[in-house]
Amino acid sequence: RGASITQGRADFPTGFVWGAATASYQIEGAVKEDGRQPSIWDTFSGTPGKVAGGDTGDVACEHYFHYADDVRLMSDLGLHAYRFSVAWPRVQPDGTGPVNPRGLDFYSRLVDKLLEAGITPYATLYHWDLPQSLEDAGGWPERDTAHRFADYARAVHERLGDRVRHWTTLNEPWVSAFLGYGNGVHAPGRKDPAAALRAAHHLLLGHGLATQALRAGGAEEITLVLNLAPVITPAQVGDPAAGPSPADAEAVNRIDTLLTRQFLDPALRGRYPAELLEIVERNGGLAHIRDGDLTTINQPIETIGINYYNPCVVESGPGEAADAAWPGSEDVRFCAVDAPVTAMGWPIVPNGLSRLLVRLADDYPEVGLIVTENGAAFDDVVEDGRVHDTGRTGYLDGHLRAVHAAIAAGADVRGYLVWSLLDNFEWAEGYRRRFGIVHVDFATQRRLLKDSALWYREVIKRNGLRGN
Ligand code: PNW
Repeated sequence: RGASITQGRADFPTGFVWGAATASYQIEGAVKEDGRQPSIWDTFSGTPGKVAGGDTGDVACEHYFHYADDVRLMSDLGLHAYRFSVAWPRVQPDGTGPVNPRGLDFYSRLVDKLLEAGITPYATLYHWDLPQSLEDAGGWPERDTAHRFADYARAVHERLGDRVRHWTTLNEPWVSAFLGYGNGVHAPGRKDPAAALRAAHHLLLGHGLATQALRAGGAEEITLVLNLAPVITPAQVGDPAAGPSPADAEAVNRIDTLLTRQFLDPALRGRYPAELLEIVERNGGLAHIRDGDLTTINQPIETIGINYYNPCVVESGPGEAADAAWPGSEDVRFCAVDAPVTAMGWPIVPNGLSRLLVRLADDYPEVGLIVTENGAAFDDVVEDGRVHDTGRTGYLDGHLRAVHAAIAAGADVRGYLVWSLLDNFEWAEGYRRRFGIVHVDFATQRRLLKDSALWYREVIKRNGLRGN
């Protein structure tokens, strides 16, 4: 299926942005430093049985202390851009009220170091670390959280907006809502489909309100980052030209509505798909969607950020167990895929990324696209000071060829950010899943460039892939 089959040379457009991404709770550690208070992820990871191995983000990569060395690594790799997230509980430890200047100081120092190194900062305001006090007040299922988020966004922009031009409001609101409040696999671990649907709406409202605040402050590029995937049937995995059978088309459409259109239609068109509203009506009702909300949510933005790992493969038929992450999808079956997998068990299907990018370019031509995450976990081993992570290099090579194909087909893809710069705290999987192109020895905090990082440096240098 091509993950490791190198083909012809692939040159990327001039000005294409090459970079890497991380997120605050996954790398920073220093959870009690400079006035930070707990987030929902501190509480969740501190609860036995929630995270593999009982791992927490207490120490992680200690990036809070090693950020200057980490920027040197980025510089050594030749990155153009670095996508990081700001920890709300550092900036407003209780989620509301006066800002904590020492928390903002950290990001200010980081941004200065990046700019000194000629690396463009891409700041994400929310990558899942909600202040615990806001969860205690009801969390994202409560409307007030959206307003608290906009206040926080304004405060961060006031401090960093003179130097940061690229802003993302939310990372993957689907995951926040449906894994956090739906199936409970992520913090805060609630299992209530109606609460998850309310959370999704309030996340979108928070996106709209924060976008207004960022725009008023003069932000140049505003991005909404989503976890996206082409939703396809098993037959389409190997044969992109195949269409779903009429029986499966309904299942495909349902999952695409929940994953993609639930977010992009309100954000870019100011309306919810009718089918989504039916699901909400049957799961708690529509009362939380108020007049004017869709106008607030529908703010002009420059780009959609795409986090892609694998396709979503479904067919019609009773699901083995109704999955609380997909309300209203009791008649959908999620299918195993006949393809090699990563250490996460996620199938490697690079053509899914071209398919996704071309579809987004067709359906939402008014925005630019940027791949804000793509990468893979493998069971890396250090041998004589090297990590020969050929699986990861093959994954990245295959997916970059898919991005190139989408650009050739006319999609306006402006950049590509590898997930992740560093091995880090992989949420419910803890530290056992390594996504970095840089290896981290968590006992010593030593960083080591994996072979994939050395390969990526060459890709950036030549602005493309060589053929064989
Ligand atoms: C994304 N799912 O998470 C996140 O943005 C990253 O923080 C994370 O480390 C990366 O992908 C790798 O997992 C996801 O189960 C986690 O559908 C889980 C899912 C999707 C995205």
